[in-house]
Amino acid sequence: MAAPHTCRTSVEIASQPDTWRQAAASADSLSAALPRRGERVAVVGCGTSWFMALAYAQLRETGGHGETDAFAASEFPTGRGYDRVLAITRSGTTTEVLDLLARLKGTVATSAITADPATAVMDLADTVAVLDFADEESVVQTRFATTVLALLRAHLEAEGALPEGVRPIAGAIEDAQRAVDAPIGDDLRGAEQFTFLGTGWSYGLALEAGLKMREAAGAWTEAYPAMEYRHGPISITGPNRVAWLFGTAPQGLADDVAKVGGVFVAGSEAAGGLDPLADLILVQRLAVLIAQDRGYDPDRPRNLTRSVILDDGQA
Ligand code: F1P
Repeated sequence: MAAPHTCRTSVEIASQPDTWRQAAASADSLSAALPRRGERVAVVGCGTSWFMALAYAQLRETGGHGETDAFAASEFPTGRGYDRVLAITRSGTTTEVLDLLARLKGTVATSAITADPATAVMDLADTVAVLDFADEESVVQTRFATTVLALLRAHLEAEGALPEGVRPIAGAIEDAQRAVDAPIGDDLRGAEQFTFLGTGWSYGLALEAGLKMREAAGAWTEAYPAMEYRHGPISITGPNRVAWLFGTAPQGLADDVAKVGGVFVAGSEAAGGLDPLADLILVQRLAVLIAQDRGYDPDRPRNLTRSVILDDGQA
């Protein structure tokens, strides 16, 4: 039986199979706001939304849908030629995202994906996909972020191609339920440090996993492309420290982690083999548990607000 929810964040985490299902079912009706096959696209966002942008950019380009870059909204390289700029913003109020969309208005097609249709992003982007059913009370993003990726995956699938090895969204939704229900070991809960690793699109997920654990639990986390792990980051791993891999592990990596005494976790092997997006749910749940173990309230993360709204002169 699933554990009872102890905070709003865990209720939202557990709802992901449903919100992914709803997003997949909306892919067709929301397609006007989503990149078309062949377009050269830049995807932008801040924080979690930036990491979802990174994951999607890899999925889209390796799936053969067109060149796709991802940038933190504040780092968008003006002057590049794109057919479309897609902004991801749960709140619809993040200053750097809105400023960029205002600057780009009339120069390139712009789209946005948001949770809140009562915000400025609705006017600043040319077309908007609203995922209000995935909005969150929680400051820390969980289900909105993954639901955006579920929507974008379903859209790529409907347009004809997913990269090799990426499962259809229906399989990911099944895995999401398994990730919601899977037990989480005490060795993970008590670990001192976490290094998250990914390849291709799952590198964006690794970055998000690291951010989630920092935001919700104040945990010491790092994130790298999996093949970069041996180029320095492995020096941090040791007993009671975790190296967590999203997707397929590079050959020999598990042995390398074992050699330095670390704990190796491969979501693709956990709970019978999880889709990397569902593996992220395990990390979200772990972040809540660690936060509570440390006496933090996951619903009220330290130093964070739902959205960063800067004063004139700060941006
Ligand atoms: C993006 C974001 C969050 C972060 C923090 C501030 O918001 O950077 O990812 O956790 O709470 O806002 P949004 O543009 O997606 O609303």
